Amino acid sequence: MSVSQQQVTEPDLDLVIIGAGFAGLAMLNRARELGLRSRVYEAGDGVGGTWYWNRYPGARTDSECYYYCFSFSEEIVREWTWSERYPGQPEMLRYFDFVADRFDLRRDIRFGTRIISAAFDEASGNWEVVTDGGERVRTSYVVTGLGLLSAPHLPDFPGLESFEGDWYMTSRWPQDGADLVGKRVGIIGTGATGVQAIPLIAQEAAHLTVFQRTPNYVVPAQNRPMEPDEIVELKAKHYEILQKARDHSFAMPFNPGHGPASGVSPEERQRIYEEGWASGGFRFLFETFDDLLVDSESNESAAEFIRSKIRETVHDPEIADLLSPRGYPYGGKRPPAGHDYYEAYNRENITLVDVSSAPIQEITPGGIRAGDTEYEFDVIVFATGFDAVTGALTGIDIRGRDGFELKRKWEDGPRTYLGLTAHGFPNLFTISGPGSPFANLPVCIEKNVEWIGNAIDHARREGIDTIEATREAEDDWVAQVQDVVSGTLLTQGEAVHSWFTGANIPGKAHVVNVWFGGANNYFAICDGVAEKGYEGLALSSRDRGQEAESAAAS
Ligand code: N01
Repeated sequence: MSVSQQQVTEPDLDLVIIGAGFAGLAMLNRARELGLRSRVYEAGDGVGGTWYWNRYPGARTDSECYYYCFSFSEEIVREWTWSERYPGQPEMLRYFDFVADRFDLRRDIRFGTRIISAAFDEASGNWEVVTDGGERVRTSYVVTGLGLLSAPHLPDFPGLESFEGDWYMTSRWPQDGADLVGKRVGIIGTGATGVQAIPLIAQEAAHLTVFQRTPNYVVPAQNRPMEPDEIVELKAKHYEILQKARDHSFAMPFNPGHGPASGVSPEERQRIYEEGWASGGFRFLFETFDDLLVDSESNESAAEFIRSKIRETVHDPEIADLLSPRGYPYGGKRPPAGHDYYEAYNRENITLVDVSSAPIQEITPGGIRAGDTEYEFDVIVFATGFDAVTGALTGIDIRGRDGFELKRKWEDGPRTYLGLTAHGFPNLFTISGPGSPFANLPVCIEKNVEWIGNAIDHARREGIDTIEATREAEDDWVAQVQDVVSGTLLTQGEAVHSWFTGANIPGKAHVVNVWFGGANNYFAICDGVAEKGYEGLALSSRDRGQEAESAAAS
């Protein structure tokens, strides 16, 4: 190779990371430990990812603070103290700022810079990454930390451009907030976001009208301030708690439930549900009975308990009935955690409109027309969700070998190996990519970061230039992702527009796009793959002029 050729092919960086949320920051820290020349590109002007963008009223975690956090550094665990059981978005952002400053991460992050394309160059074995500012960077590896739920979905309602008031998407809420005081506000969407926003917006607005298509099973989060003694104890036990989370199917450090719901008397069942309700949030799902996601009758007993709570809380029986989910299992959509959600419907200034029977037809200059009725608003809020799991990735023009587009590869549904890599896209790793677990994400993310860091480190030590999923391993993983869900109730009720299956996005392939085979099992599978010399991955060395595929892959 001539010197000039070498200059052309030499990468500028070892690693480009896309996104500065949980995934991007943890990956940058790990990359530095490995001595990789790395840079993060982040579209926002600050760190935080999801927590940077989602500033809507009421935004807060649905998982408890002490396991919804970084664990990669003991210093962070020791030095950061949470104020609430479920921290609000401003506290989450302060946490991200603290971590970024504590590890001096910002110097390797380009803020306000969106990656628009990434193309694998067969000749050099490098990726060329292009930013919206026109910067071109050549890098050996690309790791995406884009988030499962980061590409906003705004349904194609006709007439939006004619609306004379203000409108906002919850996931792109203005940095300085939105003035809702004394306004007539309409909100579309009652998923986890709408459920958090509705009670808070109702407190500010003159009147709030909620457009609900599918009611959700909302269990109160039971938020409260953290107690000083409990903080000391949780910090001391952090790594024990982390291990418990890693051993749990949804990566939460929860105790098992009380066996099958049918295994106890009706009175005992009621007592356990009351206990779960008082514990709050996801604990109701995971610490009451162990078969709620696999047994229809058990699931229905939990669903009916929640409906009884709705009837108890909401004064108007007709509204209570409209808010009561039916026709799909509890857990068939990701269950939101509530903060006085059902209580909000007892306010004088809130109206619930059922748009399952009378769908939204259009946005008019004055408001929203649903069925034959027009509702007038000063402000419309869209809490209409995300093009989940794949949307942020296919939003970038990613091309692998032979210029093949990732978007085309995933036309009929995403295809990955372990959610981490895709055949035809060497040296590209996707943290929390399609086919990886949907569970408590910081724990899953840090396991992905550990695995990717080790894989890159292994490759560099062994003189391996490209790591790429084999077609066979990918086929097998894609099949497993679909198989493991078949024994559960998680995607039942096809009428439900769940993002789990892409069914919330018109025209998107309807396939399960996350791993529901247990986060704990997934971690064990990934560890096993690494232990077996990266089974299912082709490891190739260009210098040796040969395909040094791992023996296990062949
Ligand atoms: O989005 P969603 P989200 N006409 O897709 C409705 C995570 N999250 O942003 O159910 C009328 O759940 C749609 O109706 P339907 C969490 O994982 C986490 O709320 O399709 N309505 C639904 O009500 C969550 O699962 C946290 O019938 C329309 C809503 O819009 C995920 O993000 C907080 C419509 C969309 O609900 C997504 O939650 C918030 C139409 N044409 C979110 N189109 C925390 O952990 C859509 N809808 C703190």
